[in-house]
Amino acid sequence: MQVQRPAYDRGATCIGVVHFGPGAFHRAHQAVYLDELLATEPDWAICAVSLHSAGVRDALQPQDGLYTLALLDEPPRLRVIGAIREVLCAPQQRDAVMARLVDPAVRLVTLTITEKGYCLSPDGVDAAHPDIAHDLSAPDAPVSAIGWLVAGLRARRAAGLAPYTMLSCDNLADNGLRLRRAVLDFARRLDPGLAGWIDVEASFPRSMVDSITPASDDALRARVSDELGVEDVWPVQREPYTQWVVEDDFRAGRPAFERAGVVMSGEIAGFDRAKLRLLNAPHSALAYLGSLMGLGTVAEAMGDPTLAGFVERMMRADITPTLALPEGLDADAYIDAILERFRNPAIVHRLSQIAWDGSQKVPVRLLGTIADALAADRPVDRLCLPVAGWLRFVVRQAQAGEALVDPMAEALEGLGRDATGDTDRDIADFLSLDAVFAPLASDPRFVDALQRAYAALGEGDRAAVASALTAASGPQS
Ligand code: CS2
Repeated sequence: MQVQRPAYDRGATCIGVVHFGPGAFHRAHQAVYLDELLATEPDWAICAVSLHSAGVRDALQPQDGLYTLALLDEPPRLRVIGAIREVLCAPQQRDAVMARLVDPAVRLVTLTITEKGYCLSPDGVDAAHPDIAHDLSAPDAPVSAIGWLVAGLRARRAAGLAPYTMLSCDNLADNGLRLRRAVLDFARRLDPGLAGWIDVEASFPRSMVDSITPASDDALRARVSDELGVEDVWPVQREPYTQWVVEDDFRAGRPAFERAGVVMSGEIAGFDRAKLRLLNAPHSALAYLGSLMGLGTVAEAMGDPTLAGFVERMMRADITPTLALPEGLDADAYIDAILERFRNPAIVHRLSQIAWDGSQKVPVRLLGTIADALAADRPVDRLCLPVAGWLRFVVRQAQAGEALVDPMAEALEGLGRDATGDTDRDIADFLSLDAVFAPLASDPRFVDALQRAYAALGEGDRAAVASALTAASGPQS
């Protein structure tokens, strides 16, 4: 097999980007775009920084930052990515991280830290979050991403340097705006002068990222070692399709992203909502409802006609009307393409991976759509089924003693263990989770629809879920 290797002299590149959160998604997506550019734009290599574990550094450093990307085509294609020139683990290498953040050559800081990594409140940062509280009292020894960003900005200001641009690459609507508010809120609590400087001088472009990236597994490692003839400790894999739409607002300069296929846009809000609502929300629906039905992967879930039919109906009839689509984006064609990607038999994308962090994902992916539908007086019965599916999933895991992967796991597992099957009581208990359900929880139309959906799912077994999905696939009241 032909293995594509970096088409540039890595030694001639220099670090211009600090990236927080070098998980599989970053390495399969953003780093690949920059890898495309380094031949002509050598100043934008990456220093990848893990905020918690040393796993990525310990895997990649001995490989000089190189790793393999498998593109899951028929047949799969391998590509060695060279864009990461340095890998650091923040808790163990504080000085090195800070040195990069104050390096004038670094003009861009990017993030894939997942929804929970931002520690957001509705209009700023959650000051009660333990990591944020820690960083506000010890701003020189940050542990959170927001704390690190502000520590770096403070040091740059003191050194007379311009701020770096901060680019969120996570699945949040208005991700740049939310990041901006969080950084400003945090900075204001430390030093209003610093906040004013950031407000005027720094930019926080919004972006939409898209490429399905299943977790690395042993099959991937074995395939890569066979083909390369050397062991890659941590290869990554993704579907061939990839998209990156970025708002063109880089006060500190940027690489010529468009040369690598990035769409530089002013209409980012249309793109990010369309993607979150038409790809991520259906993904979560498949994850919770499919898991309850005993299915294991996205492709298997798409092979179940009842579940796949329900999800498609929800996408076309309920989600699409809530979207203001950017020019040139045709909803039906976009939906067709997404369903085709979900059906890709070359991808083993576990529903359990998508089910993680429901407390962070459900609000962004589903509850905003429900709020918009209610505001337009549209029915929300179908949209409430995946939300109820999540609650049933929580109950099932908790009562089976299976741990949830979720920053709110403790609260959710407690509610799940205490659930009695009494719909009104269970729903009232779950709706008391303000961080997830406010302000929708006070809308009786939502509460009624959620109760109906939860009741329709019965015990959450395969037969009950299938009959609820069949009933919901027809016209709604
Ligand atoms: C998925 C996403 O794990 C999940 O929650 O919905 O990671 C999804 O695969 C990507 O956003 C696709 O771009």
